[in-house]
Amino acid sequence: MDLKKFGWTEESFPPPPQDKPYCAPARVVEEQKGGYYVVAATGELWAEVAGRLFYEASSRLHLPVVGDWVWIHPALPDTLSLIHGILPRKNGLSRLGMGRDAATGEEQPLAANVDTMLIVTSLNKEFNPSRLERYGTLAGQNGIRPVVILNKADICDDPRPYVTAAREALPGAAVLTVSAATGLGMETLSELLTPGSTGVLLGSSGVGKSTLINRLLQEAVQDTMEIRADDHRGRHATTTRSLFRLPSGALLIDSPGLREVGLPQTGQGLPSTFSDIEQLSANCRYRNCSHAREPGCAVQEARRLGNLSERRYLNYLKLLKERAFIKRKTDKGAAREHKKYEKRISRLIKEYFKQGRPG
Ligand SMILES: Nc1nc2c(ncn2[C@@H]2O[C@H](COP(=O)(O)OP(=O)(O)OP(=O)(O)O)[C@@H](O)[C@H]2O)c(=O)[nH]1
Ligand SMILES: [Mg+2]
Ligand SMILES: [Zn+2]
Repeated sequence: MDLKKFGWTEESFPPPPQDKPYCAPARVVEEQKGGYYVVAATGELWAEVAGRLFYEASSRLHLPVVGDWVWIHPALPDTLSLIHGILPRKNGLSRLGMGRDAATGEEQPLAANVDTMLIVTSLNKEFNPSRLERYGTLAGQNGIRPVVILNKADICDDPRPYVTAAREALPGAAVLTVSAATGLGMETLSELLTPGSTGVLLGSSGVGKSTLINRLLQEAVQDTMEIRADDHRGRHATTTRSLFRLPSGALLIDSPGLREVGLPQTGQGLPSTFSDIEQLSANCRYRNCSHAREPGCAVQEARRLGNLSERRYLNYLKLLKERAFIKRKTDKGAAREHKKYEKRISRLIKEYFKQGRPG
């Protein structure tokens, strides 16, 4: 197996760990309970994390995830292959759950070494621009190109308002209207995924991620499941993360639907997705302006003038607030500083929802 076909880009692999010269590189193509399918030069095999790697991992982020390049000790007959280490990651995509995860700050890894995030949404009740902004921010934080996939065009009379809303939510991102059911837009989608690059399909359950994989592979490899008729929600058909090689030579990861996408505490600000707002804030009177009530706030001004939608403005504040919440878990000073600010934002958001969403 030529590992370049699985996305290896450098001239050669780095040398294996000194104390384990017998190790060979492999890519994780599927996570299962208790183990991983990996592809090595010798082919696909089943591997487990070696005890030492497991016990030295201080969090789930230090364990292999789909898309990772790992060092394996290929198995002798009748033994299991062992994963002894993870090669340096280009990026590691993870999310924060909203419940217990948010309280402990523990991140759930989603995929590693990703070039493109296909944010899949369907052209029905499921569509939600604030959710797109959340995914877009996650992509931006990890240096991943976001692409919006508006699926199920076959059941939508007029996708245009959705396209407009998606463009507003993620300025600069490609927005594709497709139908996994009829094949509409599949060529454009294929062209976006360059050979050797790795994409990941993310989105709620039932939006058609696995149906897209099957369509792109021209083969029904992934199980799909009908959505509920009353609220258009899916029923979590996919339960594992798997990487596929498309006929074009691109790699694409299918993943279970996500109900919540909490943003891990990384980097500064909310890049790219909110570049318009971040640019505006350069003109705020105060450098540490929170854009909630300060005088001379350029963001508030744009909102008053109608150049910035109320929904987008409040989602921006909400995401900032969420990130600050995570920071407070580790920083007492920031906790005090944040209390007053948080009160103001909460009131604004409450007022907004009491009035009902405009438009
Ligand atoms: N009309 C229509 N239905 C579609 C389209 N794409 C997917 N579906 C249907 O939507 C339902 C859910 O599709 P899945 O591919 O299982 O969705 P998923 O995003 O993989 O869901 P999870 O694995 O639960 O995260 C299935 O009944 C599909 O047949 C489409 O383009 N048009
Ligand atoms: Mg699925
Ligand atoms: Zn401001």
